[in-house]
Amino acid sequence: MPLQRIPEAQLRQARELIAAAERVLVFTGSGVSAESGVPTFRGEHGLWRSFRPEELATPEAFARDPKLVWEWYGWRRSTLRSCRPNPGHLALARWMASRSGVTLVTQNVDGLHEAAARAVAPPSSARGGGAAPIKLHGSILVDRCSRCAYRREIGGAESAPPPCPECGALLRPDVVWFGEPLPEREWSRAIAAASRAEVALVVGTSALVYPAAGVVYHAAARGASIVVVDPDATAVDRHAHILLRGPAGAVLPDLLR
Ligand code: BV8
Ligand code: ZN
Repeated sequence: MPLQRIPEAQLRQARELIAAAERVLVFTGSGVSAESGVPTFRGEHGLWRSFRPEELATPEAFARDPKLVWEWYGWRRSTLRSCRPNPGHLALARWMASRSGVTLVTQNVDGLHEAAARAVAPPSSARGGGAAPIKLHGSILVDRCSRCAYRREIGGAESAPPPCPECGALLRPDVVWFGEPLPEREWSRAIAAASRAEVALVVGTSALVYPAAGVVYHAAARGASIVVVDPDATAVDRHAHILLRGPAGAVLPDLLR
């Protein structure tokens, strides 16, 4: 579908709304990483295309066949190695480093928001510009023990889940699987940010996965103006004050310049 130009008046209105907001919530899903080559979850090339989520991204699947689940994450990690932050991630990171009052909440586990923050940070600053994103679904770049609190950055390419060096239980990707609760601290920080935000910028999510999608409805219920950036329809479109129908990599640099 040819990318129809977004009317300049809409972009200008969205820019003004965002600039006037003291507190902004940015909520992202896998669509913000699509132009980095990371497959989305439900699109035609979606990750789930070849597998149903219940087959692999669940504790039951891991208990039933830990090697299969581990190999699927191994494949996702290998595809991620060649993925770089796209202009949408970079524009967001630059803009976040240039102002205060922005909280980024992401459903993504790919680490590309953090990579973008490091890429735009001045060489002097020790860590990436702007606060780290609140990751509601964990990180694919970390392994954790399926029993104790042990965690490690992902290691080499083991073909099966290695035993935890502390307690011997199997290691697993440090992501939230279907049927698992979201991390308490991240959830309450995301809801607190959604409660205070005057504007919620929702980028690249079908808003079908709960409770994460509830963050957007919480912001809307507390009076935030919703700006949606997505080339296709999403479940939150009807709450959008402004709908920017286009890809994040093209829209965000224009919107946040
Ligand atoms: C829980 C980590 C209970 C793992 C993920 C029936 C009805 C309602 C809910 C449920 C139900 N059955 C089960 C549930 C609950 C379930 C759920 O919501 N299921 C959905 C599928 C209906 N939720 C859970 O299980 C959650 N836990 O409920 O626990 C509980 C509570 C207490 C105590 C015990 C138990 C846990 C859910 C977390 C699952 N983990 N990821 C991994 O990555 O392997 S979810 C996964 O989906 C990713 O995190 C992803 O981010 C997230 C959301 O998907 P999207 O990001 O929106 O991706 P999608 O492909 O859908 O959309 C992409 C969008 O981008 C599209 O709009 C597209 O147009 C757009 N796009 C494309 N290109 C671009 C673009 N946008 C911009 N630019 C582009 N270029
Ligand atoms: Zn352990």
